[in-house]
Amino acid sequence: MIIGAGISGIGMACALKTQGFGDFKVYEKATGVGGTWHHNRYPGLACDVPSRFYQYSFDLNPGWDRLFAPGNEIRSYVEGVVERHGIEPHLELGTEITDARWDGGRWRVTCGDGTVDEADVLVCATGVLHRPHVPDLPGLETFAGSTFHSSRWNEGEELTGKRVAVIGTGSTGVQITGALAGVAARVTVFQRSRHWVMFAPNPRYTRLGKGLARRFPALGRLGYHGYRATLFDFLSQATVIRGPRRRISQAVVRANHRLLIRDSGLRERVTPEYPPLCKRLIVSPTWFRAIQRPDVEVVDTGIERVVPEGIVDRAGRLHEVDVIALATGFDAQAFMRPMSISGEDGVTLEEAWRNGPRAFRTVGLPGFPNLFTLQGPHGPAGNYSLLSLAETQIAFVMRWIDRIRAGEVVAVAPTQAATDAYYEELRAQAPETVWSEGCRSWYHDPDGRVELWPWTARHFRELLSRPSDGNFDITPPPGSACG
Ligand code: N01
Repeated sequence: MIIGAGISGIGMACALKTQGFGDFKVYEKATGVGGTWHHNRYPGLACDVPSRFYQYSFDLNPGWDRLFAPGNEIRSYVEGVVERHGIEPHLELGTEITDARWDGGRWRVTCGDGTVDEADVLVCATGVLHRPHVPDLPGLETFAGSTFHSSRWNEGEELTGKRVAVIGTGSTGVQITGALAGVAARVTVFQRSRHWVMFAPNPRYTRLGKGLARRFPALGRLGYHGYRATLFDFLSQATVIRGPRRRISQAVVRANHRLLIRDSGLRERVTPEYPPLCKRLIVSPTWFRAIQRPDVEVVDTGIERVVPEGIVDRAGRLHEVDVIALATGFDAQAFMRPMSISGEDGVTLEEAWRNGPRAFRTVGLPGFPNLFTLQGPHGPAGNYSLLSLAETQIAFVMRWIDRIRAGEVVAVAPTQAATDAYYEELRAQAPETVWSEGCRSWYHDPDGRVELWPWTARHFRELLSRPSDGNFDITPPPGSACG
């Protein structure tokens, strides 16, 4: 059973289908597939990983329209994958799982309507950034216009000619600002802390380019593996290894801020004091032009309070607006919550995670047999394709599922000792990473500790491709020699 029909859950479903499993379900609380790409509908939504790399390696799309795909194109692609791989009959959409417990031999899950289902293996593909963070701004409830979080965008709200406040300057806020500049009457961007942004144009693929990709599938494979082996593995190395790759990447990003913001006062107000890549590097084709327009203003004095007419900044100035868009991010520690999950001896996830989310190499939890996590805690999510990471994790999970199907294993979970040793290494490595260079973001826990995989993405692929039985508590079938 899979929980979540986002990009990871659908990838898992395709792997099961390809390997001949017919008896599985994908539970999804939303009414459609795509996860992030289903929920997020804000103007300017696009992926900051090139479309040729942000796709499943087993279903390469030759027809991507742009270098960076907009959200609706990715959503249609995922829907197409579901159709092409015959996943529809396995989907249970609009069904939230509220409780999952290991009964000693199987997982018993309870849906929101009280229905109970069972499974030998539970794959939690519940995503990373799914619980919106709504800031506790004084007076927000008194605002006379509309307010919504970026991931719950009010698509019925016409913004042309309106005065819009965008709170937050992460990837989302930057995309919304770029899309609304020149459409809204005025965009006021409230920046709490500064972010590095890298300009990247987003050209359309030509008809010739798409035609060639259709005719020669090898070109699609070349594009996928080319991006991974060059740009993304390079960036991954730059983030975790001190050295020339990091210095070069940081110098390029700094130079782009210097070159693209003409006004030195504005440049100073939006250019961070911490080094590039420390927070997620934002990629945008529109931000620099947008913030230099006369009808866009970046307010960096902080928010004092919200009043019915708009937002009062800390300098006491009232910014009158019609709409407030909260691009304020997510609770990155939520993972499988609010589902309640109990493993062996009734130990709950909350108890197991009292010191924060932990999973052995992102994919399994000690004491939770036959439960696997996709995009689990401490993944290499920093400026990488989550689709590619999901495929690595899916291959790992499939190896165990195959062994369970073959009757070689009844239940499996990482050992506590292997998980503790892994976390000791992970914590020791974190200071080497760029995320330790003096910033705070969703890449950190509330105490400021780095919450990402501190090694390269390539190392992640290597480790997950050869799991060692010694790191796992394996229950063999009854009567087997080692049982
Ligand atoms: O969220 P964020 P996001 N008052 O947490 C500010 C992926 N993604 O939705 O920097 C005022 O990055 C907060 O300020 P600060 C991508 O992985 C990808 O933008 O903490 N401001 C920050 O500016 C990304 O990293 C794509 O000081 C407040 C912003 O809100 C991840 O999703 C597109 C505040 C939150 O930024 C999350 O991005 C979109 C408050 N009380 C998202 N609280 C692409 O593929 C928070 N903020 C391009």
